[in-house]
Amino acid sequence: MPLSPLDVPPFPVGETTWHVLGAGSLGSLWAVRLARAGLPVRLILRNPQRLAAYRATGGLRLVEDGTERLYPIPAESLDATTPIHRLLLTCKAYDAAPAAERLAPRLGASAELVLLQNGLGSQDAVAARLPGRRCLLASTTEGAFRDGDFRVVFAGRGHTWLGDAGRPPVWLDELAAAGIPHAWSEEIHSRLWRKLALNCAINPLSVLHDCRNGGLREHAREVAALCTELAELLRGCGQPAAAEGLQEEVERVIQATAANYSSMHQDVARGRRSEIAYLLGHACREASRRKLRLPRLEALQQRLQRHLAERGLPVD
Ligand code: NAD
Ligand code: KPL
Repeated sequence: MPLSPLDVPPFPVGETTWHVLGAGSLGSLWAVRLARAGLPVRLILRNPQRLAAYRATGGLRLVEDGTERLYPIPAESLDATTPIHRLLLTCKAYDAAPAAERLAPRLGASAELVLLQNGLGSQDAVAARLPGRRCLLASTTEGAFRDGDFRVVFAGRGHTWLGDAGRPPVWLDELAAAGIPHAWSEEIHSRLWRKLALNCAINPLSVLHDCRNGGLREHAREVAALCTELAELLRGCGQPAAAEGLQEEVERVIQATAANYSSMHQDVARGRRSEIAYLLGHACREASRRKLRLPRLEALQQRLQRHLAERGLPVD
């Protein structure tokens, strides 16, 4: 097959390529910024049909500050067989482990992965399928959404924390060169737990009350009671720092994002699978494993599962 313009690497030979699996909202945001900095980037698309659709589109479209630009980033399908040295995994939490398993034969012993999934549970599932490979965890407050095929809107500036038990990798400089605001975190688990608790306090209630985040100000007592149990869970899971001032932060986030629909609300409203299993599901599983009785959290999970089932959506 002749090479398409999207196959021709416009970057210096020798640099490690950033493979990006999950050319959705966050994946596109990262891919575009890395590519703009002259770094080698390659998207991994689900199948030859998606690859053909991408090529027909001519690249990724990113809308930033109201302006749309096209970025012809090289891409391949999941069937490719060349080695991957650095992988940015930006699919949803429930797709992460199957994707890692699929790519395992291409990931050598020195391969490094950055896992950008929300919640907890998917990261361990990925690592279990890739023994020996370095899996860095990431948590971000950046926001982006898809409003067309291969078209993404950069909706909210934020920051990304990365970390694992090792030392910061030298390629963090590449993120700086790409203008991706980030920091190395020695406490990445604490950050992920804190974010999970925030999501558990806000997202399910926003779905059940069918409201924007600001609508939860009408349900302040329910939010506060959940925060009490979530803080107990965090302490029980050995994350006391993540429990500190949780309710106050939840209230601040509700205020700051009052006009927004939570990500779970958006998923459910569009009939898409939610990440419940990696948020509230993970919280309830950890509580039960540690024999913590958290009745409000359990009741919330049951209500949310009923709500999802009634709409024909997966409950975990
Ligand atoms: P998304 O649905 O926009 O993108 C995910 C992409 O992964 C989709 O294009 C999907 O087709 C692709 N994908 C899934 N499995 C694949 C496979 N096997 N091969 C190739 N492609 C595959 O999701 P997103 O909003 O970018 O979210 C990704 C993760 O980041 C989620 O865990 C989310 O909670 C988290 N997150 C997102 C945001 C945001 O603003 N979008 C913010 C913070 C955290
Ligand atoms: O992260 C979020 C989400 O919607 O997933 C919050 C912080 C709740 C903002 O909506």
